[in-house]
Amino acid sequence: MADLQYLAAYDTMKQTATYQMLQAMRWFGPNDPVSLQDIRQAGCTGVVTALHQVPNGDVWTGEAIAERKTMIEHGGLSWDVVESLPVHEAIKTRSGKFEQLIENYKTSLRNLAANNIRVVTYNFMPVLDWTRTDLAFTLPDGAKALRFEMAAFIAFDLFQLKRSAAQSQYSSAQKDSAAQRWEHMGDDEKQTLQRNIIAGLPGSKESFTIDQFQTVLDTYNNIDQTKLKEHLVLFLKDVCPVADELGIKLVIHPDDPPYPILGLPRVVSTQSDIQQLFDAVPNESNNLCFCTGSFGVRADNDLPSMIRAFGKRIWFLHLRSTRRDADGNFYEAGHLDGDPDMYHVIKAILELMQSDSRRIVMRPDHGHQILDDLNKQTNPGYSAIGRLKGLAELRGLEMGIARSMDHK
Ligand code: CS2
Ligand code: MN
Repeated sequence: MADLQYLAAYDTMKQTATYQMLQAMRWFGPNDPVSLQDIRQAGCTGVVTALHQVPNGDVWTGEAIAERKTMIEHGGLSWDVVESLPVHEAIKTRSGKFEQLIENYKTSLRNLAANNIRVVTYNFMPVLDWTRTDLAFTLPDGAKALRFEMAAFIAFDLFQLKRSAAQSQYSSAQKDSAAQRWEHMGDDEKQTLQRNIIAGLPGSKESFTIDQFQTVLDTYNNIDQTKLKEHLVLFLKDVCPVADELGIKLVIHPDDPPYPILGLPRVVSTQSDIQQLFDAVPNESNNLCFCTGSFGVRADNDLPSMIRAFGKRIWFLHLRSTRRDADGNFYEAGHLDGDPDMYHVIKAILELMQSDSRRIVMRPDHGHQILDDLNKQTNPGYSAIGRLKGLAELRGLEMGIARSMDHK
């Protein structure tokens, strides 16, 4: 669609000479309670989406991609980024039909490129995509936020899942507080906790019962961090040459939360994990989805300096903030209101775009459930109004910094 940026109500490019982010929102397809029109009214020019109806591992056909793309363009938006083209568990564990699945992955990439879609998100988290214990944590003003509470999570592991290795993986202080937490939890809360952790959050492909879950966890018994890193590198060595040729940027999403859970290895949590990945596979197609929400949960991740370090490799931005404590608990705060310093984050992004003369697609990653959305059935983290609020704050901050850069 021609001149899309002029359709947006809030295209700040018109007001400054500085390259600014392209604003997008995640859209879960025709069944998403948030419509394309809602997203357009929020001031976005594009969406980030996936063919959620295609089973994990199957090829995305050119026809299905084209059909979805047309639908988006009829809504006055562009399909900027794929989130996600999921990597099948068999590829992560290099078992079963993983070779065929990698071939399917390449075919999907070819079909995406044929439709001119060239930024593709994926993650390499074992078993679960993002994980939270609480999807409706009530803040003092009545807004609901997503939260990861360590004691509840450990209680799930010890008393619901009853994973045999768990006992030796936690400190006695952690086990004590988990036991206390469990004792005071009602049956409903226990059920909700289990559902939140293993029944699949929006956009994730996996959903399990307790028994299935244990079976899948066991597939990682002989895969430690070194091994999983190896598997990621092997996958990329296979896929990146094809993506290079197609002009595709594969962007890996960091682990969420960015530390090991349930004894599973983690490979994309820190600056050094990512540096190792780029050193091992220097291909142009090997890139990063910079998620401030995921990285920001670790106090040792310095976000602005990571943006400077990975510069050219950053092709997609997830912007949100969390508040954390030393025990690994965190909740999703307002987009400018968490631990990461969003002023310095946005400034580093603007400097990067300026020096590379390009605009990077961003989306507000999650938002609070507020106002009318409190009475609606929404995808946890993906209600309209909370994301709109976050987006509005972020673009205001961006414009302020951009204009002061113009006047330097
Ligand atoms: C997303 C992830 O909702 C979210 O937190 O950031 O689900 C993300 O889409 C995937 O991990 C990327 O593959
Ligand atoms: Mn994210």
